[in-house]
Amino acid sequence: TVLAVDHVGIAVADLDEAIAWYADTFGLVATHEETNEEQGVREAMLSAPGDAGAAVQLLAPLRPDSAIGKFLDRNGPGIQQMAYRVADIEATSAALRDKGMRLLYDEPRRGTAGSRINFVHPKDAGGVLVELVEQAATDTH
Ligand code: CMX
Repeated sequence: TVLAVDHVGIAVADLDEAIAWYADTFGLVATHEETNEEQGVREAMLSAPGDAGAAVQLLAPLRPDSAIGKFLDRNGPGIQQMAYRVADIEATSAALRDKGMRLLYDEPRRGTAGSRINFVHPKDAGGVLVELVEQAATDTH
């Protein structure tokens, strides 16, 4: 089961420019930044000051052949994914597979801040790339 909307992921060409744009335009602040080599991204989590609700995740490609690089090529910048927080990613993945959905990975991989992630193929989820996130035990976002 889904616990919450964790974040909405937005593909951007340049992470630093996008962080500055979101700060200037909407007053969102970056609470976390990291590079995930396996996913081929530099990423930042943004929130309204003091808001512990769903975050905005900015995703910039490390390489043109990465998922974000291909997304930008095809669509330009924009919303790339919707991420749901789950308590048990193995159990949720198994339940979705039982419903006939394609999970992109056989086993969860590493996501933001030590979380474990998997994805439902957008063609099985109403045209939306759905990310499942099981947070690391000590992390609150
Ligand atoms: N949202 C909605 N639809 C999407 C999509 C997206 N993000 N990406 C691709 N699609 C659609 C395409 O438009 C295409 O549709 P048509 O066939 O109608 O043209 C179809 O899905 C293509 O599917 P595909 O050939 O199976 O796959 P792609 O090579 O386009 O790759 C995907 C898509 C989802 C499998 C790939 O992006 C992926 O593996 N994503 C998971 C990893 C990821 O996104 N990492 C970056 C974020 C890291 C993080 O969040 O930590």
